[in-house]
Amino acid sequence: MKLKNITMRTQVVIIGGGPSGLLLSQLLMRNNIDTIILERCSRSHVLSRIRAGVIEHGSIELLKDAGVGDRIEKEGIKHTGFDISSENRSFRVNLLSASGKSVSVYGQTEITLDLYKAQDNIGGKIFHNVENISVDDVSVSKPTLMFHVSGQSYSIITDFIAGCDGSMGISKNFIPSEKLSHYKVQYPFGWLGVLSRTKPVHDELIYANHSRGFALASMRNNSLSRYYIQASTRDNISDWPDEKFWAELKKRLPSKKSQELEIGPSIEKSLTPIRSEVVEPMKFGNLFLVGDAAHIVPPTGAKGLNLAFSDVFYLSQALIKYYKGGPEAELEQYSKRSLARVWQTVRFSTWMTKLLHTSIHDNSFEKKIQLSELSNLAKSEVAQKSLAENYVGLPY
Ligand code: FAS
Ligand code: PHB
Repeated sequence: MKLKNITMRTQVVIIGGGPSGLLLSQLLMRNNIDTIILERCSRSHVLSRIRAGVIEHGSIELLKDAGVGDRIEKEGIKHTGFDISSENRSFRVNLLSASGKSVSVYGQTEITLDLYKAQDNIGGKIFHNVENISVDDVSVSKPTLMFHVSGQSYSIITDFIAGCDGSMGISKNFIPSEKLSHYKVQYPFGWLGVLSRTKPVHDELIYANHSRGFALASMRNNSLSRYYIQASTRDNISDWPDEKFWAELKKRLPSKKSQELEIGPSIEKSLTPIRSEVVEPMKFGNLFLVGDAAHIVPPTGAKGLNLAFSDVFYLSQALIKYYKGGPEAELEQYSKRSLARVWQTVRFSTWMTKLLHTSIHDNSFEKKIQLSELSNLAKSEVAQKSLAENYVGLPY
């Protein structure tokens, strides 16, 4: 029996129930703006993802504005610096003395969980397992969006659409291709990541440059470690049993730390290709692109999630002002304002990726330049200040 279409009305439809979409909805609903979130996956699938771990000061302030800052304030681990190692020598970048700010270690998974709970408490309208989203025309004043859930068809007449559907999302496709500019680079390596219930090898992060490849020692808390090694894009996870992963990590970390490394079974293992991508513009008609839907940065600078949150800040501020009777100017400025910070962040993440990774074509000239860049960074307060200002997060 064909089910009758259900029509709804709202002010902002949000495509994507990841951290960007959830935080945007929370900030808008707290300012009496009506939203509906459409998420392709189940809530448990979204919450099973292991991703970012380092959270900028600005992101924490935004979560607090959204009424979702309690747990990260209590459980997030404040880090005032991190180590960089190369050729078995290490130096510490003191973020606090160089920038006046610190960062917090707190898993993106926990942020997403906190946001889902907050949305439940505020009465957020979230559809999961959504299929076949289509839009009539994003440039008309009240776009109509159609979708299905378990065979039931729905239409939503809305003022605005926020595409928060990540790098594999569809919302960028609602912009005519001739209006869209795509900037992208694919690095010749990936990050093999492991999560293990082990004591972190160090009380702060270690970014290790090594002739065998990059490695990163991170954590989620004092009994949950997160490690990455640079791997070939031709590798499969099956090529990396735990024993092989731990042995390779030990070769790349400074030897003193390798001797202290506590190993254990991996509870999650993933291989992420390292790439960068920016889509312009981030606004077309009444459609706004937010977070990974508009840009991907290499995770080296711990920027992906934090950059998504600065987009959420700009868009939520513009929409709140608009619905309070303010000018549309900030809505019109959204793309330009977000892209300015996006490109600054892409620049920093690109620089840090080239500084620390080993090129597979191990061009000896490039290697010499990389080592001299690291040696300059180890000695120069000015160079460390510039790194620190970008790592803790540029002002919004
Ligand atoms: P997300 O991709 O998180 O969320 C998009 C949501 O939209 C998803 O839930 C998806 O299911 C949904 N969606 C997609 N298509 C849809 C459709 N057609 N209809 C409806 N819903 C749809 N960043 C860091 O800072 N540090 C890291 O270490 C790090 N590691 C990462 C590892 C991996 C494997 C990946 C993929 C990313 C990593 N990132 C990291 C970046 C990551 O944290 C993102 O920046 C962050 O998830 C961005 O959040 P969103 O913009 O909400 O996008
Ligand atoms: C992480 O803990 O997942 C992490 C930390 C720092 C990065 C990237 C990832 O630069």
